[in-house]
Parts: sequence; C-alpha cells; structure tokens
Amino acid sequence: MAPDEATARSESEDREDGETPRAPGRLVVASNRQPYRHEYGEDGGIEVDAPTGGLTAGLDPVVSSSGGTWIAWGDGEADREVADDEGRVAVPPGEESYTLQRVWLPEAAVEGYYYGFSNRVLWPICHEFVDLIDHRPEDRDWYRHVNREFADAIVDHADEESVVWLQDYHLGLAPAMVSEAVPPETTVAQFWHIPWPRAGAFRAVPDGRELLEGLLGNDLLGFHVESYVATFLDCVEEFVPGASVDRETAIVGHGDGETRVVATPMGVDAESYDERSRAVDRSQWERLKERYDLPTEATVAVGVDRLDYTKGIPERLAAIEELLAEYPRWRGEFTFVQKGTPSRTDIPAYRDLGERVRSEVARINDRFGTDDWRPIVYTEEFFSQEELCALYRYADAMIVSPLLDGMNLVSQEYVAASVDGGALVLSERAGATEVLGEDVYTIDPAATDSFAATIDEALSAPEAERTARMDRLREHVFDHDLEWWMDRQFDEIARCRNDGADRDGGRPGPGSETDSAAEPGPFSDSPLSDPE
Ligand code: GDG
Repeated sequence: MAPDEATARSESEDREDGETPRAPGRLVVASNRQPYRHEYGEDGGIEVDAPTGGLTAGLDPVVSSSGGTWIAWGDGEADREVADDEGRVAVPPGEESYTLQRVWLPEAAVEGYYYGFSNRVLWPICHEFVDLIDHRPEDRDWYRHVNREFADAIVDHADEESVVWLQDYHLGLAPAMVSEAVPPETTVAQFWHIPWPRAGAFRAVPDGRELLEGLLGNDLLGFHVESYVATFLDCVEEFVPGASVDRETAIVGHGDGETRVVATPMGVDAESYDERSRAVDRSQWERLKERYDLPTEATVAVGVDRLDYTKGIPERLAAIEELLAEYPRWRGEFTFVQKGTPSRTDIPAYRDLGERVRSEVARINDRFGTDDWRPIVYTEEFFSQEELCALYRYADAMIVSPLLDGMNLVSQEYVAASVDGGALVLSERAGATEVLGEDVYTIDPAATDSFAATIDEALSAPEAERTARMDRLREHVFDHDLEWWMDRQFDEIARCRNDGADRDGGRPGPGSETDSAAEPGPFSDSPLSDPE
C-alpha cells in the first residue's frame, strides 16, 4: 500500500543524499545467507568472501552504522576457525563494527531445511509450481528446528531497543518464536522476497496455518508488490480463524498482536551500476565478444538468470526460435547471449532444467546456425560485476521472461547500467513489471508468437523511441533504488514502533535521545536474495 504521507515526518527525509540509510533502532538482521564467508585459500590461509551486490552489500553498511548483529547460517569452510565459542565474529574485516552471529547447521539440517522444505516445498508453492512440490515429512521438522535455532540466536541479541529484521521464506516460523520471547518493545519485521501465492496454491503447504501464524509474529511484513499483500491477506482470512483482516489498512489483528502488511518494491544500487558501467570501455566488451565468439557487428540481446524453473528460460529460447523462424532477417544478424547461474543443483527439478536448457540451445543452434554464426551463446561461467556491466551496457536489449518472479533485480540492474540506451523485454508476471510500467516491452512468456513479435519490435524500434523509453525507466530505477527501499522499510518499522509506543504508553521513538542507533561499536549487540 502507498506509504501514508500524512503520518509523522520520516527518518529518511532528514537524511542527506548518499548518506547510509538509518535504521530506527539497533538492527538484528537474520537471513539464511551470511554477508561474509570465510574459506581456505589455495595456500591454506584464510580468505574472506565479501558481498559484491544486492541486498547483502546494501545492508552491510546499514547494520554497521546501527552497531547491530547479523545472524546467518555459517556455511564457509573456515567459518568456525575465525568465530569465537559462541559462533560470533566481528565484521566487516578491518572495520569490525558489527557482530556476525553464525548459526551452525549439520548437513542433515541443511538438506531438510534448505534443500528440503524451503526449496522443494515453499519455493514451488509460492511460484505456483504446485506439480514440482517434493514434500518429505522430515523436512518440515528440520524447517521448524532451524527456525527455532535462528529464533534463539535472535532472542540472545535482541533487547527493547532492537529492530529484528528477518529476510525471506527460509525463516517463516521464527517471527512468532521471537515475538513470544523478546520484550514487548522490540520490533519484529520481515521482508518476503518471493511472491505470495493465491489461496488455491497455498492450500498445498503442509501445516500452512502454522506458517501464517509464524509470519503473524511480525509487527511488519513486507512484500514487493500490492498483489502479494492481497493474496497474503486472502490466505489469512481463509486459513487463520480468529484473525481479523482490515483491508483498508492492511493490518491483521490476532490475539493481542497486530501485523501491518505493506508493499515496498525493492530496488538496486542504481548509482553503482551506472558508475561501473561507465567505467567499462569497449575493449572489455570486445574481449567478451572474442571469448564467446560473437560476430563483430551483430545485434545482441542478453538474459542473465539463476538456472531456476521459475525464470522462463525454455520459454525464452522458444521465442528466440520463433523469431528466427518467422523474422528471417535476423538470421546471421542477431545473437542471444544467455548467462545461466547454476543453482540448487542438489534438487532434481533444477538438474532437469539445466539439461533441458543446454539441449534446447544445442538444438536451436543446430537448426539455424551456420559456419560463421551461432544464434545462441550459452554460458554458465561466473561473471564479475565488471563483466556483467559490460554485457548490460553493450547489449541492444535484455530479455527477462519469468513465469513468476517476486521482483527481478536483473531487469533493474540492466536499466541502471544502460548508460547508452537499450530496450527491456519483460514478463508481465514479474513484480518488476508492476513497478516499471509501460516503458518496458511487456510479454507473456507462454505466448510464444507474441513474445517473438515483441522481441522483434524492441530490436527494430526507432532509436528515439528506445531512448525515450530507457530514459524514463532509468529515472524510475534511480528514484526507487535500494536506499529508497530501505528507507521505506525503516519508515514503516518506525511507524510500527511509534504505534506500539502509543499503545504501551510512550516508548521512545526513533531519533530520541535514548535511541541507541547512533552508538555503533564492535560486538555491541544484528537473496536476501538467494545468491545461489
Ligand atoms: C530473489 C527473488 C527478487 C546472477 N548471475 C551473476 C550474478 N547474478 C546476480 C544478478 C542479481 C542476482 O544474481 C539475481 O537476482 P534476481 O532478483 O534477478 O533473482 P533471484 O536470485 O531469484 O532473487 C527475486 C530477489 O530475491 C530480491 O528480493 O528480486 O524475485 O526470486 O543481482 O546480478 N552476479 C554476478 N555474476 C553472475 O554471473 N556478479
């Protein structure tokens, strides 16, 4: 829902442009993935992987300046060696301004909670791929167990000044566990990064009511777009007897508590994509072209995705095939570059998708390719941020065609990096479409004919039209970037704190003298996008 402009002046309005967003309290962030991972290097020494993009990189300085704690699964080989007996390590390296509290998970827990319930049950259901659910009863128990482990760690670090901010679907039960155990003044909030399904699909969640009640432990629950707020409220009405849903305010009343449900679409760090993109020169693009054997003069469109069945990669390949069949002028003139990042390969549906994509690429290349032209270049190699920006900047178009996607950050990264223009072909089923509006070339990924026609339109549109559309998209992406999103979340959290304080008779609000947000210090008591 649109933030209520009439309510108290927000923290973010007082912040200088470029200044780190200010959390309305000391942050205790909890996510499956950790911001820093320690590994053994080739020489046996310990190396640290720092966040390079997305939410993790954006949140790191915010947690740092709130002097908080970040709680996450310690999955690095050398993680234990650098942590203390309690699993704590001060980060960022060299700065040590906040605590990374690692949660240790045995292999069976990872298999059950992460590869099991999170990604074989919740992920397919939330993306309405109900036929891909693979429910093993013990996975549910592991999900409960790991959520309890996270909740216990959160409770250890949270006090009345804390803002607990959980990320994503891996931690759906933890909010209720936390809110039962922390002081009533502590604010508990969560952002759900993937879609919320319609009630018909949600019905397939084993013990679905327990999940809803877990999430209603939050004071604030955020989704990317309004349609997910609406389907969440539908599910509460249908599956949680006794809860009251106010559709006007999107507040759910349950027992003594209240959960405010909001839509705050996530953005990207547009400025840094713009800067990195301006810093890459043509020679870097020429090197990429050489590496992947791209023709010197071809028109190039790109796709960049995790290899996930929700991303509509086979549908995109079908549209490219249709384009080459029905619009023959593109033969020899057009190359599609698809970057697929292998993901969750322990799960059969993901391995099957990888095989399908590779064999379709080979078949289409066989059908149309010539001695000196390959219509589709497919790679699973990891791209550095610089390579990614070179691809974004110099491609003539990007094609993003998910069958359902919470938001889709790649599409926004492409826009932010398109400093010389370009065109974005985007699925009507991505959250990003709801926010980017009419300046994208919208497609239905399942309608192959019109999908191909739209690719043709995007590539052939007069340069003035492409530029005008891209200029407007860029304005939107810059105005609604990652900082903007964090500010909106923090403003909503501050609002919950103030409402709670009013109810409890005057808890100090953010920015008041007793607010400890301004007192960072080492070891003071804190996917995400799923980067896999
Ligand atoms: C979930 C939701 C929502 C990919 N390959 C490389 C690389 N990437 C980076 C991209 C982008 C990220 O991975 C993927 O983010 P998406 O948003 O597109 O998709 P999910 O991973 O499914 O994320 C999604 C998101 O959470 C946030 O809420 O938008 O809807 O599904 O940042 O750049 N990065 C580099 N090299 C690669 O080869 N450096």
